[in-house]
Amino acid sequence: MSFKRQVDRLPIVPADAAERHVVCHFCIVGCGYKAYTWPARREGGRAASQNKFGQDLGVQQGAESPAWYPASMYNLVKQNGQDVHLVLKPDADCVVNSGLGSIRGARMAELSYSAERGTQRQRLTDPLVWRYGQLQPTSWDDALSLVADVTARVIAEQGDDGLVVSAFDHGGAGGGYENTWATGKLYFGALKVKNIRIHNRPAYNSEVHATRDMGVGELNNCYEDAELADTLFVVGANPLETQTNYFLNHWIPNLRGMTDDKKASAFNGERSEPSRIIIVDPRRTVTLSACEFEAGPDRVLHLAIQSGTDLALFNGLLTYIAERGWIDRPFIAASTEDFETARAESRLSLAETAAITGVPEAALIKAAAWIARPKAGGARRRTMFAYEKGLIWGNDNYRTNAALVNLALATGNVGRPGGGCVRLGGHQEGYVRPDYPGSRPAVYVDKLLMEGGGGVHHVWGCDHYKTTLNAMAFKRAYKRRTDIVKDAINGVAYGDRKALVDVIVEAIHRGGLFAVDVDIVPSKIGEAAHVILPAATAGEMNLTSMNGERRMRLSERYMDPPGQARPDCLIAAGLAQAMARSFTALGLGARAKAFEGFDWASEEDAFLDGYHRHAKGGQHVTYAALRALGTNGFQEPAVGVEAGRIVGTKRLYADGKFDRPNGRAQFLGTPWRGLQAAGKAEQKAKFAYLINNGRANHIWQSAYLDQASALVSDRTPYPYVELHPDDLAELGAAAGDLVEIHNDSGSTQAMAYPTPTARRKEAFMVFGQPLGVQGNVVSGGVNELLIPNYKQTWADIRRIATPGAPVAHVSFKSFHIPPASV
Ligand SMILES: Nc1nc2c(c(=O)[nH]1)N[C@H]1C(S)=C(S)[C@@H](COP(=O)(O)OP(=O)(O)OC[C@H]3O[C@@H](n4cnc5c(=O)[nH]c(N)nc54)[C@H](O)[C@@H]3O)O[C@H]1N2
Ligand SMILES: Nc1nc2c(c(=O)[nH]1)N[C@H]1C(S)=C(S)[C@@H](COP(=O)(O)OP(=O)(O)OC[C@H]3O[C@@H](n4cnc5c(=O)[nH]c(N)nc54)[C@H](O)[C@@H]3O)O[C@H]1N2
Ligand code: SF4
Ligand SMILES: [Mo]
Repeated sequence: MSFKRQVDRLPIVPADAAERHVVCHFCIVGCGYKAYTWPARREGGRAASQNKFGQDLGVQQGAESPAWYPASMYNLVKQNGQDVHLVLKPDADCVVNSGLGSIRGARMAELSYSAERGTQRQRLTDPLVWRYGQLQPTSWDDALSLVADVTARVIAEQGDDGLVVSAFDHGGAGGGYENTWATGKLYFGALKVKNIRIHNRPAYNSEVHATRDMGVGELNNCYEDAELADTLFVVGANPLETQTNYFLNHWIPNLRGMTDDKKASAFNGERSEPSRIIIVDPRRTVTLSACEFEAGPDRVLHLAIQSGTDLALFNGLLTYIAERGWIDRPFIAASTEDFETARAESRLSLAETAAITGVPEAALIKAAAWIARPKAGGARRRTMFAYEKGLIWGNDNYRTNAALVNLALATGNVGRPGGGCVRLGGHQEGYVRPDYPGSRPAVYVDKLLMEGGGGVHHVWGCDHYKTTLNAMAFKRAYKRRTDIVKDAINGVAYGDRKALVDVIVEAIHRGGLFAVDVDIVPSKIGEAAHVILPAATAGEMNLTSMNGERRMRLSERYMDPPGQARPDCLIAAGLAQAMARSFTALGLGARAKAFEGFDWASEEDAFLDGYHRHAKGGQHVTYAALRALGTNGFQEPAVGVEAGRIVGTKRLYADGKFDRPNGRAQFLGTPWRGLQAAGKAEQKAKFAYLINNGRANHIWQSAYLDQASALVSDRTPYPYVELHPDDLAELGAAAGDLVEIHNDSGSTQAMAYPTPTARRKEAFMVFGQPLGVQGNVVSGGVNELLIPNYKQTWADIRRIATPGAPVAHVSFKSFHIPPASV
């Protein structure tokens, strides 16, 4: 292994090292960490008084000693211009992770920018503009005024619809309340931009419109509920790999029987049974293997449905459960409406359900009993319903989401301890913005761009070239349009701003598109941009977000951003001010006035203007109040302050009142209608392989940091595709061979990973990777509210090459524990 060859010793954290509260900026779980920093020229000592841990390091430490850290948690960074040592360690006192790290979060330090140690030298340090035929470094003033001049001209000609925006709407890095507010205030306050999309889908909408329409917000329980549940019903999620420490610190203890005391005290001696878990996924995941290992196969049920048939499964379960009388009649009567209508519209017999889903009737009956059969003594079974991208990016998003919420409501499991019907989540959340000025359904922005709409595109922390649907077609159209503008710019001297803007605007009239990309590293879509703006990210700014149980914390700044990079919120503020000047110069003083109110000096100013003034309960929340709560924070919404501490909300809907005008949750009828998105059924009929896709434990998202990480590129130099060994044999391919995946939408490549647990003709490819974009073969088909259907994709596969050095050392051992036998 090549990584960390350069590290032979690490400094001891001195007793006087500065200590800051940090929340991991990667996934939804939001694990607590501590950042220790101290001047680079010294370190602590072995005596207990000389080190931060207060331990005598002269003696051998125990196996799980907290007085230790690995190389991945260390770096040498700048703080206020000075070199400092940085150690980023999981916080044992954080109730989310209790000291656990994950293969992603435990590498935050080594994934930080260090000019001294050479980590993440790919980071953008200066604004870049296209001049003299390439991207060249420049000043903030120059870059922002160019963006503003072109944007204002296009808006003056076409109105606000001439500006197209792509923007993050999440928490953690590349998001958070400060940055979503700033971009929201710019595009929905100062401007009224309708042609805007979110980082992970081609329109401005919700991933989970249905549950919200039903009055059930999607993050309604708390992590303790996973410890209290009798049964965990998990749909289209792989939490060992994607919500790692939530799974390890809260689910596994329940499956091991370690939370029985907690249950007894929470439920007044109500009988609890050994906990069980049901996982709905066409694929055998490592989560499933881990649950079987921990709980024994008798308490784990895998419903290996046919891809995209979740809706039928939920309808069948609801029908059976209602027939048996295992529903919560008092709750349905007091807190909901339209149960009987929805039940009738969604009726599906066990035989029909088995035929559609491929799950045998006996397994359906077992699942129904595990979900809802009253426990010995008659108490209602407590079931937690959890879902993520296998459902959200799955067939018929709206109805499928509704069908699951129907099941949770009918069994009385929303707002109750040990229950919940929740997204497991992706990133942390951090959304506060003025309302979107468009309608529902919103604009299909990718399509608009591909068809020549809009003249300027602002991109904030998303890389559609790697992560959008129909990515190959998108890239071809986008490159063609942005090249028209590049060629035009190449024909004038850059210093003549008037001539420059004139040729850009003229190129836009000819179908060109002017593209601005705000990112932290050079991205794939950034290759098309005319202006690139370097952002500071988490750790380099103060940032607030909430996790999957609405736990809000302040993650404190512990290091300087690289070069001239700035927090996104301050970039948006600078852009707003530049827009005011550009409109004034165009003689549009009235428009210029709309850009007032961006005179923030820091991210805290953006927070006070945004979350503090506009979020529910935000008036109780300040940086100082959050700092006092450390990595445990409080659970949103804030309801008051007691003894100087913010009081939050542990669980939503505990009073049986839901988010609808009459306070009642709404059941929805959800009849099964097959593969819903246009062209999917035809694609399935035409191509041999299901190209299921999603995530891997060690890779974060589109690998924007991992692509420069030796650990990840060593393990997976190319994106991999899991295939059954017999399929590989049929393709004439060996482990590690590059295969081409191709269909009518496009083509891509991946490294074959033999996977004995895979079903025949059902491949699984890691999504969004720089050296193989799975989205190239995902069609443009969406649901009626423009939710993409990434997961249901079919294509053919052929072997194209045997790679050399980068793959020769790669292990193709099974990811499962214990390893699946070949
Ligand atoms: N086929 C397929 N496609 C999918 C999915 C799938 O399951 N299958 N999943 C979808 C989902 S759920 C998601 S979330 C998306 C992800 O899609 P994207 O959001 O496009 O991808 P990311 O890799 O998360 O990050 C995008 C960019 O943000 C930049 N960035 C990171 N931190 C910061 C910051 O602090 N400021 C700024 N300005 N930029 C920053 C990164 O460098 C990166 O270039 O992909 C979606 N696409
Ligand atoms: N390690 C790691 N963790 C992450 C991320 C990451 O990039 N890496 N990204 C974060 C983000 S932004 C997100 S959105 C989350 C996503 O978290 P998850 O949703 O847990 O992850 P995915 O791998 O996209 O998809 C989950 C499962 O859906 C299954 N699936 C596919 N088709 C179907 C179907 O028809 N029905 C059902 N029931 N299941 C199906 C897949 O087999 C897969 O196991 O992860 C977050 N956590
Ligand atoms: S589980 Fe998620 S939040 Fe926790 S350390 Fe890992 S990536 Fe970070
Ligand atoms: Mo996501």
